[in-house]
Amino acid sequence: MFDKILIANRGEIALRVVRACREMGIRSVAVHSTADADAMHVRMADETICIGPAPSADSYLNVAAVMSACEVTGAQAIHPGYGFLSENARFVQAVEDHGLTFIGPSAKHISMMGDKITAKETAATLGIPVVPGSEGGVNSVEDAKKIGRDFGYPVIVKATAGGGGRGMKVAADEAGMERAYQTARSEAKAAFGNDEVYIEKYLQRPRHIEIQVFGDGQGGGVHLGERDCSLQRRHQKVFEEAPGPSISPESRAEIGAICANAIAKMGYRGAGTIEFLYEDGEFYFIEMNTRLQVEHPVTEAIFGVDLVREQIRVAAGLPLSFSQDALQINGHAIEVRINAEKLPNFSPSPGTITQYHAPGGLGVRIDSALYDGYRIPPYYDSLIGKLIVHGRDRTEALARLNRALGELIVDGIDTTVPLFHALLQERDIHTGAYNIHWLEKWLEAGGLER
Ligand code: MV4
Repeated sequence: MFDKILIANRGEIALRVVRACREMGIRSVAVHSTADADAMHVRMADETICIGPAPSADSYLNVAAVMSACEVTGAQAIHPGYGFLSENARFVQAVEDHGLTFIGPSAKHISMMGDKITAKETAATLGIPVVPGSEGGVNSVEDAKKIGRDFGYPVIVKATAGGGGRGMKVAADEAGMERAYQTARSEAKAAFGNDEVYIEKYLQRPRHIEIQVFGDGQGGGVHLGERDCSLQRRHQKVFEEAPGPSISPESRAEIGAICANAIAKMGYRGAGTIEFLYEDGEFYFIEMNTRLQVEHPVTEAIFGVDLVREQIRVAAGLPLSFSQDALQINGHAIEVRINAEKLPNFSPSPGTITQYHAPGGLGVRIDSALYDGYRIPPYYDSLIGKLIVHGRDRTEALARLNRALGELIVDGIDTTVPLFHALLQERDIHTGAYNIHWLEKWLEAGGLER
């Protein structure tokens, strides 16, 4: 096992990794920008090192600075958290070339899944159901129109280098294809420096269901069920739950086994998420994320496992500490993302926290790097905390969410907390009757004002 791990991240996720390290008897090194000298992840780590000025490009995304910090502190492994360098294959290669361990999958698996066409081809080959669409890239409007006719409109044009919703355009009919195709191409070129696109049948009202998987890199693979992350605004998730309210034990077991097998066959190492659109009882693969995700705590809650500990173990060459049979679901968990944002427009709301009080009690977890007097810098993501509740069933989890939100105090800035109070007034949230468009429709219809 490692003696010392460097955490190439900040905020709540850096603190999350510090906690796992401490419980495992591993020393932690926090890196930080000049803007984060007073951050909680820095206070809680065993060692700290400044890696550059405030802008992420000069600090948390600076590969040379992170590598030097490893060299200086003598850390043997790097945990990337999520975002920043977590899915950067060139960074992973640099880490390995320096004889250090990246706590995550191989550079090969990261680049395979970073290219969305290769990801889809790989998934299909491994027996994962995929969205019907073009075989590989589409290089002309004529070909795009032919695919539209073959699969039937509406279709969606997506950037091969994309993901997370950037460089996507829907064509409702053949008349709309030229524009969708050209716009997707030019947006992809601008955003990713790669204008390759592919086309899929457009699913009109799916849920976003993602399967948590874990591989040991040596032919072992398990799944830890699904999360329903359909409640999103502009591709930013706000509310996530496990298990998914629409997924039966039988379909969980079926899609889970397919995913676990795929991970085993690939020789995948570490945590991963296989993303699906789910409509009319069918799963359609869209992408795979090769990192720990923000919403991993809902899975931890219902399975009673520490996913970061597991990531560290398999990175050190140890076997998975649980078998598929040992993984049993206990109850229901919900996470809400507390962002420093002002409603109704979700505009950034950095500033100083004048009063902070975290809720507690049975079934309540807060992952946050907040403290009284903390000054939220304006340079980074607006996520300042996650409230995760766990109950014996969904009804109890929702009641607990309502109770915990009532105890939470975050003063001095605006947050997304009022959004969750409003959502808890909605019948559809209580019945679980929502899809990927529910939140935006509800916001447009004045949901926040009621
Ligand atoms: C789709 C889709 C409908 N049909 N693909 C958006 C982000 C990226 N991960 C994939 N996305 C979508 N792909 C097909 N064939 C609808 C979306 C989509 C979406 C997906 C998940 C969660 C929220 C979403 C919001 C709008 C569109």
